[in-house]
This record gives sequence, C-alpha cells and structure tokens, in this order.
Amino acid sequence: MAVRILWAGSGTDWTAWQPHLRDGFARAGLDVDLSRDPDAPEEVDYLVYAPGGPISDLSPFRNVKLVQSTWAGVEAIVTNKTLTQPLARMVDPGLTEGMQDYVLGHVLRHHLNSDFYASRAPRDWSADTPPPLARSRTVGFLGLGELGMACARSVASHGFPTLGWSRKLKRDKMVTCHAGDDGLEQVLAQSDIVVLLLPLTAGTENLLDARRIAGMKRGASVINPGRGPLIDDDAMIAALKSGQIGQATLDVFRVEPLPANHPYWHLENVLVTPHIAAQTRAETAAQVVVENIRRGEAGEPFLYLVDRDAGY
Ligand code: NDP
Ligand code: OXD
Repeated sequence: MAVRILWAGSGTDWTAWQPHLRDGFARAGLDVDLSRDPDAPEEVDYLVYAPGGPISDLSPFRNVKLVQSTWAGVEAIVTNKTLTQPLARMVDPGLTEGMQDYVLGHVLRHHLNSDFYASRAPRDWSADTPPPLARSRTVGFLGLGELGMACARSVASHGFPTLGWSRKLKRDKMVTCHAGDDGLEQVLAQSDIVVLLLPLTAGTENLLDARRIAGMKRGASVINPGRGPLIDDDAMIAALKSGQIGQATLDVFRVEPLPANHPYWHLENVLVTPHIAAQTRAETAAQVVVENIRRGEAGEPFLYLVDRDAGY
C-alpha cells in the first residue's frame, strides 16, 4: 500500500517542492500518495509541515509517524498543544550555505564599515580610519548548532578570531567554545560583532537584554538572523541610540512583517532585512524529507528529531 504523505505547507512552496519530492521518492523506491488534501486525516502516515500552512490542529492525524518541518525554527509548532507525534526540524545543506553567505557578508560589511561609504554624498573622497585586519576583530556566535557552527567556521576561516556559545560545551579547532552564564558574558564582552543563531525557546527569549547589552564592547555590532524575540527590543533601541551598539543587521522580528512605524525602520544604524537570511531550498531539502520518510518505512531512527522539553 502506498505511503500517505500530506503536504501542509504553502501553495507556492508546493509548486516548488512537488517535483523534487516525487523525484526523490521514486529514486528511493517508495510508492507514495503525496497530496495536499487532508481528506482522511487518520490515514495520513507523514505530515510535511510549514508555519502559516493550512493545518493548526494536529489531533486528527493520530496515525502520523512523523511531522517533518520544512523550517529549521520550530517554535511555532513545538508549542502547539495538539502535537503528540514525533517532530523533525529541517537541516538542509542549501539553507546552511545560504546562512553562511548572509552571515559572512554582513560580518564583512560591519567590519569594513561599508555603510559609512554607502550613505555619503557623491564626490565625498574623505576616508574613515581604516578598519583593523580581520585577525584583530573578534566575532562571537550565540548558538553553535547546524547553522551557528557552519557560519562560525566560515567566519573563522576568513581570519576573524571566533568565539561561540551553546547550551552544552563544544570543542572545535576553529571556534573557541563557551557554555553557561559565565561563558555568555565572556563571549559578549570580547566580541566586536555578535551573531545570534539561537532557536526561540523559553530559555532564549530576551536573552540579549539591557544588562547583557551593557556587558558588550561599546560600539559592537549585532547580526540577528535567529529569531526576533531573542532581543529585548526596547533595550536594543536604547543601545542603538546611545552608541553602546554601533550597528545592527536584523532579519527576524517579534512581528513579521515588521510594522511600518517600528523604530528599527527609522534608525540609521539598523539594516532591516525581511526574513531572507536563509531559505530552505526545495531541491536539497526535499531529499532530507525523502530520507526521513524512507527511514520511517525501514524502521530506522528519524534524523533531526526535536527535543520537546528543550524546545528545539
Ligand atoms: P540548532 O538546533 O541546530 O542549534 C541551536 C543552537 O542553539 C545549539 O548550539 C544549541 O545548543 C543552542 N542553544 C539552544 N538553547 C540554548 C540556550 N538556552 N543556551 C545556550 N545555547 C542554546 O538550530 P539551527 O542552527 O539549525 O538554527 C538556529 C535558528 O536559526 C533556528 O532555530 C531559527 O530560529 C533560525 N533560522 C533563521 C532563518 C532565517 O532565514 N532568518 C533560517 C533558518 C533558521 P546545543 O548545541 O548545546 O544544543
Ligand atoms: C527557518 C526560517 O526557520 O526560515 O527555516 O526562519
């Protein structure tokens, strides 16, 4: 009997994903019934889920073996009380490469003070003081998971001394790793540029608050492609106005799209990007979905299962 897979993401994504999923299932030798029609929820074997899609009540899907998120961040579904089925988050090579490009690009932008030159009047030939070399500028990563560690390594291979912080202490040849409250304070105090790649959980909300911002180097830059609520916005706005934070590049916000009257739009030292830091790429990510369903059918353990207690 065919394996029943329900697509519970957006219609636009369905158009992009469908050929890659069908191709992957055929190559894996799986006979599947892949549809967008939740006709008989109790007959569905796997649910491919994205936030904002058509399904919010998961309780009718009582025989589902896995809910596979197409997003890396799972805060919207892991807190859904109707979710009783195992949940896997997305780990996609395309997503990781995209995030490495975004983070390295903006680290270099802050490092080279590019906005200073970009915002000037034409024919202004005067120069700012030259930036230090990369080897004299420290970059700190909060979050050393799939994305944080990959980005930290690419920044480190460019020559920046690189620090990282995670829940469990890691060891790495290129990144000096920390954990715990003291570790966080050290990373914040030593970094010229801080990159947030943490998931949003009860333990990370408002992590960058007034006290921790005050413990950072004066004039440090912040890059946040993680999640908006990691930052206490009032504290960040005050710090951007006072110069405690020199510049910020923000991709994610408490409310998205960022409301038109939000102060972040009006601060000259803030670059807002519209949640585009990295996107799941159908071509590569479909193969991750196929592999997890193949595993489920072969009785093998699923990849990238979310720890429901930890929230990521
Ligand atoms: P992972 O789950 O692989 O990594 C999460 C990291 O955060 C781990 O290193 C983990 O520590 C650390 N962490 C979690 N909680 C804490 C805590 N309380 N204290 C210290 N460290 C903590 O996630 P990814 O790297 O795949 O993704 C990170 C986030 O990036 C996603 O959750 C999502 O919010 C965001 N994202 C944003 C995108 C965008 O376009 N803007 C695109 C994709 C993702 P440990 O290693 O010890 O478990
Ligand atoms: C994700 C995202 O979590 O795009 O995948 O933010």
